[in-house]
Amino acid sequence: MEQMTKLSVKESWRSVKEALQKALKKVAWLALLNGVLATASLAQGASKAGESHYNVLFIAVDDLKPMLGCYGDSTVLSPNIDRLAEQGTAFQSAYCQQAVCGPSRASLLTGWRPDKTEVWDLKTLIRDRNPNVITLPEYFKQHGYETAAVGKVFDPRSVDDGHDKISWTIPYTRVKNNRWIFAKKRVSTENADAPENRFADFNIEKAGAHLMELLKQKGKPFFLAVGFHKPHLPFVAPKKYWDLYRRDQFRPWPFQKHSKYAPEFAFQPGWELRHYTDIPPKGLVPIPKQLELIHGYHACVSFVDAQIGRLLDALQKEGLEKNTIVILWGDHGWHLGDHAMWCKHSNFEQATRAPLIIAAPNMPQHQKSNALVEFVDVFPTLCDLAGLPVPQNLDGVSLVPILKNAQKTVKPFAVSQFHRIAPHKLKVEGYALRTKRYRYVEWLKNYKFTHVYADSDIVARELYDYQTDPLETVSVADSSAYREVAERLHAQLKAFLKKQAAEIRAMKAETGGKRH
Ligand SMILES: [Ca+2]
Repeated sequence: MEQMTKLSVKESWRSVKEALQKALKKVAWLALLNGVLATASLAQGASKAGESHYNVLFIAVDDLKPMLGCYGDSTVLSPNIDRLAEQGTAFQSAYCQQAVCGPSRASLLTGWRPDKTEVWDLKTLIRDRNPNVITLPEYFKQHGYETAAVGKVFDPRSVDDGHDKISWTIPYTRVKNNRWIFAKKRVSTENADAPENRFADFNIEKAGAHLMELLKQKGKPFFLAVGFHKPHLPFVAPKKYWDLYRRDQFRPWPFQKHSKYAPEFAFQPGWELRHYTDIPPKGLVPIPKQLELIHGYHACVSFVDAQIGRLLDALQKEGLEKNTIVILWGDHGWHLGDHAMWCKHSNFEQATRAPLIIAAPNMPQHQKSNALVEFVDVFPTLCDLAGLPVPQNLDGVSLVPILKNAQKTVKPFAVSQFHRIAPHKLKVEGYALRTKRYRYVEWLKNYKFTHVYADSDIVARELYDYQTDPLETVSVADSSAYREVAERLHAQLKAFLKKQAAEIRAMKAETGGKRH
């Protein structure tokens, strides 16, 4: 009976929505309608009163690759992130949708792939392209949550005023990000013998713990986002974290060439790193500098891990760990010298694979999952865990089945993308399809995400077999031994892109084609 009532309410709202959508084509009217529907679903949420809504502690770590103890790395010291992983599930095969801050974060925080957000760069504003978008924290806000943030959550270049004011019920907390402590020149690393409170991430943790206390007092469920800056370049960390390691513990990446038979434009020259005064403008980074960078990355990971430890301690101290979902993610991976590459900005494994850890109340602990998952899955997963309705227009799926049982899978592949300029100034978009064993990449010319896919748009292809070639040394896309595999993956990617284009065309039609 109760279910019938719920269904009929849902249906009547659906019919109201459909009728209104037919009548109202203008963007402004649709924005109003979205507001009405949000209020309606809030009322529905409220009707479930008595059900406890878990809090969410949402921890973002800039440029953190899965180089962590809980991901099998035996050199790095990350005891606090490992402790969090022990309390839940560490997703070993999680992939971001585009390996650079702005697009990756815009995608995760809207639940839409980059072709839907249209944020492919570091200057497009999410809400310029999508006036009706509802971000993940905004959605929680609409469902009665207090929402608060400190540090780097959205990429500041993708949102208004650096933080997306509309997403937060409590004014965003700014913490100054001083990039160097003593260094006068723009250097890539700094071993700084200074107290931790001179470093931005220390103060971000402190502000995060303070917000947690404040939110607890408010007595409502909360969504608290805390975004740390390290291990993003420059690798600046207190001396004590550099001292956790010896330089001679580290080895340069074993394969520092471009993969055989891959197109040259698939690689990048390490633009971001080259801006630093201690790095040669081109060519191979000298081995001693490589080891210094690797050492610096480790020091920054251990430093940020210590801050995360204090934040988790604060959660425990406030007695909130029993009813709080904790999620930790790095916004993309990082090339630490593989393929002679540094930083991110590629479609390769080291740039696209990133850490994702979720610890939720009443879920199994000590889990590691090898299931392929994507960052677009975060939005529906958090809704599902918090007991909120999962919005219909998201690109991902809930990972709750995996959180309940690490042997489960929810999708056959993960997709990442990145653009390049091919020879003759040809703009190409590369789509990488990662399956359990392979990575298949197609570089498409003239490809607009709303256009009909054509085989003739393929400029180049790559295929890596991780079973035989974990370092991606040879692309076997044109090898006769892999013809069937390449054809199968091509068909999967083509079907994916055709479906995505159709969905985006329908979305544009719904907003009267006035999204731009
Ligand atoms: Ca980043």
